Amino acid sequence: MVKEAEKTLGKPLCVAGFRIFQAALERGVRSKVLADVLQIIELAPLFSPMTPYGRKMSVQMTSAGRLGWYSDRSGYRYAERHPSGTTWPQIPASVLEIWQAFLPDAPPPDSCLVNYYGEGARMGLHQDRDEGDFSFPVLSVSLGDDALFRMGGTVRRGKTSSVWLKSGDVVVIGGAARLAYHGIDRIRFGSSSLVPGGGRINLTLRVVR
Ligand SMILES: O=C(O)CCC(=O)C(=O)O
Ligand SMILES: [Mn+2]
Repeated sequence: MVKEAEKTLGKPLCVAGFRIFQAALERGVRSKVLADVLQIIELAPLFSPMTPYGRKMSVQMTSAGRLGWYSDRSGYRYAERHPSGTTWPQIPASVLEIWQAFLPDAPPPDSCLVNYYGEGARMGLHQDRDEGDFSFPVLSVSLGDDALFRMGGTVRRGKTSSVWLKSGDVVVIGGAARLAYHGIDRIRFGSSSLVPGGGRINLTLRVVR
């Protein structure tokens, strides 16, 4: 499934406290996770959230799990239901397996955010801080097109470093980096053939409580 723990977990690229496990997911796992994500999207279609400032986000989203991340004029938060009124689909076993492989000591995630980046989509520099508990890392999985991931510290205007995330990369955002600023500057649309029609899918798994 996920490459042998010691091998994979032994050699992350560490940037500003972000631990980047490059090519952590084998091809078969990437395809299985993608198929499971496409099923989530069928049950809980992608939507473009509005920021509290009234701007439509360029990334399309949906979620799986007990809670889904949501945003509109009233602010960023977790919601128990998709905008259509249905509960969120379950987090697939293929995705929970990745969580368990990387974070064996953490409780199961409450939420799996599915981010879809089409051509031109990006995500501005932000902190993940809508959770009620910051003691566990956030786990991020990249599938499809390459994305330029920018990482900083806990101060908005601090120094940042960037790394291209590729399909199958896993990032553990914990410890000092748990509340660090990060974002996606751009993707290389069409750089991978994994996602039908192109684009990038990111899964962001979090303990919310
Ligand atoms: O797409 C990514 O790699 C990052 C996503 C992210 O930071 C988020 O959804 O909070
Ligand atoms: Mn984030």
